[in-house]
Parts: sequence; structure tokens; C-alpha cells
Amino acid sequence: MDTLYSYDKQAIIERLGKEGLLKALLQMLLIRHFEVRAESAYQHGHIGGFFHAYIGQEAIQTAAVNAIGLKHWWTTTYRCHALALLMEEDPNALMAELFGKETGNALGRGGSMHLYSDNMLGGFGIVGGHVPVATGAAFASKYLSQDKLSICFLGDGAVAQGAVHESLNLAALWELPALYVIENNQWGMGTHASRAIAVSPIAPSLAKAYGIKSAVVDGMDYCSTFAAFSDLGALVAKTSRPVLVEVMTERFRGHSISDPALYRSKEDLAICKEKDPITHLKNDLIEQKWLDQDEYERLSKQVKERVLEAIAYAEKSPWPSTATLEEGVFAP
Ligand SMILES: Cc1ncc(C[n+]2csc(CCOP(=O)(O)OP(=O)(O)O)c2C)c(N)n1
Repeated sequence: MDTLYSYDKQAIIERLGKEGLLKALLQMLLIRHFEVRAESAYQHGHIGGFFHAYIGQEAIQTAAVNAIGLKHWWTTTYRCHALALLMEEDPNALMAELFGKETGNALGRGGSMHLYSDNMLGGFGIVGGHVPVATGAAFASKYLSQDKLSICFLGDGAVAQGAVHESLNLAALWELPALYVIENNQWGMGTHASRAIAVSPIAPSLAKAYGIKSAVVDGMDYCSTFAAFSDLGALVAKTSRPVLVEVMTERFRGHSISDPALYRSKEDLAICKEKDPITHLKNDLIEQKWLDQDEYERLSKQVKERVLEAIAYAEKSPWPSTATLEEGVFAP
């Protein structure tokens, strides 16, 4: 393993302050409670189709958005609830989208895998298929002098896809302002990365092949992830050269809600959960005496109530009318 991205923790804590760290904690709690409640709604038959939780990985996209800023182009996989919440999309509309309701973020047509915002290009179901889209956004930004980076999250399982390599090649060749983020949760469905990807860590080898910079980052520690994204986002902006980041993380659930994850022992999962990024950040705050357990419980309850409001909104929202079935559908 190449060394993990090193950073000065105390400097980051001082830079973010109580306000910055509490903001991140609330964002991560919103993502966690949103998905836990949505899972329960799924089990009760209110949500259909696919459902991939981001539980365990929350620190990564939270840190990326806070460090780099909302105004850029953001693209991710089907594990997209967190990014849409971080883009400040209304939790009511996002929950309604999962329920397939007319008031949903994509008018009930996209569901769990296809959430959007003005700057979030999706939510994509095809593994690696969104990476050329993010590369195109980086090209457009450069071509139109938009002063926007394109940040693209992909899984370790996507790294073997040709589209990823073509994207890295073009981004390096054309000096595009793109930050590619491999969220290495070590699993592609039920296959361990060590059985699917020839190199480990992934980013240093891959980046070398395309002559670009890389980093490997601890994705379970908000402060570390924030430090890395802050530095690497600035590097992409300054050089207009792509950077490849690999963030080491853990997926606490199965691949999707219908995966019982029998390929992983209970003991292994328990070890993963000890690294919970929310507990990690909570402990950082407690250590600074900026939070105590009672206040944490109060904040968590407040966020849970917000999510229950979103569930109630989704439940009472109407189904899309059949009269609108052909609206928004491309007809050549
Ligand atoms: C082109 C393509 N091949 C296969 C699939 C089926 N599939 C869906 S998710 C997945 C695993 C992807 O794993 P990874 O990229 O590591 O992302 P993670 O689910 O761990 O976030 C596969 C093989 C697909 N959706 N698209």
C-alpha cells in the first residue's frame, strides 16, 4: 500500500472550526437517516426497483462538496442519494423520487439510481458509463471557460471498464479540469477488488499510465478526506490537469438492498463498522469539547424528524399521471 495522503489534523480542525465540523456532521447524519428510513420504506413496499445505500461512505462526498464547492459539475454512480442531498436538493423531492411520485426530483421517472440537480449530472446505472459524461463536462468547462471542475465518483469495480481508461487518456491529453475519485469500498457486488483489479492500490498505477497525479486517502476520516479534496481540487483548478484519487472506504450494507452479502462474515462487517465515519467525526468534535453525547443525540433526533417529514411528504404525494407518460421522453 502506498502511503495514505498525509495532512495536519489540528490545522484542518482549526480551519474548519466548530461550525464547519458540525455542518459536516449534520450533512452526514442527514444522508444516514435518509437512507435508513428509505430502506425501511423499501422493506414496507413503498419503494420499488433498485436501491443502493451509501451507508459507511458518507465522509467522502460530504468532504468533497464542502472542500471544492457546489458550483462545479458533479457526477456519480447509482449510489447517488448522498450526492443529491449534498447538492442541497430538497429531501422531500428526493424521497418522493424514491417512492416514484410526481413530486419527485426526476418527476418520479428516475427512482433511486437517477437523481439530479443543476450541477449534478446524475445518478447512472451503467458501471463506468458516467465517466465519459464527467469527462465531457470537464471538456465543456474548459472550452466555454466556465471555471468549473468536473468531479466524478466511481467504484473500484468500474476501473476495469474501457470507458474509464479512454476518459483518463483524453482528460490527460487535453488537460481537462477533472477530478476522478475512485471510492474503493473493496467490493464490486460480491467480488472482492483483489479478484477483479490487477493493481492495488489502484490510483497510483493508473495515474502513472496517463501521466497524471494521484493520491490514496483515508475515506473514513472526514478531516483527512476534506484536507485531500481541498488540496487536490485546488491543484486541478490551478493546473487544469486531471487528478485521480482513490479513497479507501467501507460499504456497511450489501451491494444493494436485495443483497444479503453472504460473502462477508459478521466479524468482518463488525470490524468495518468500527470505522464508522459519523462516529469518527462525532469523536473529533467531542475531543475538541465542541459537542457532547446529549447534544449529539439532540441533533441526530432533529435530523431524523426532518427525514420523517420527507417520508410523510412522499407518502401523500400523487403518482405521476398517465397523461404525462410521454413527457420528457426523447422521441426521434
Ligand atoms: C456495464 C455494467 N456491467 C455490469 C453491471 C452490473 N453491476 C452493477 S453494480 C456492479 C458493481 C460495481 O462495483 P463498484 O464499481 O465497485 O461500485 P460499488 O457498487 O462498490 O459502489 C456491477 C458489476 C452494470 N450495472 N453495468
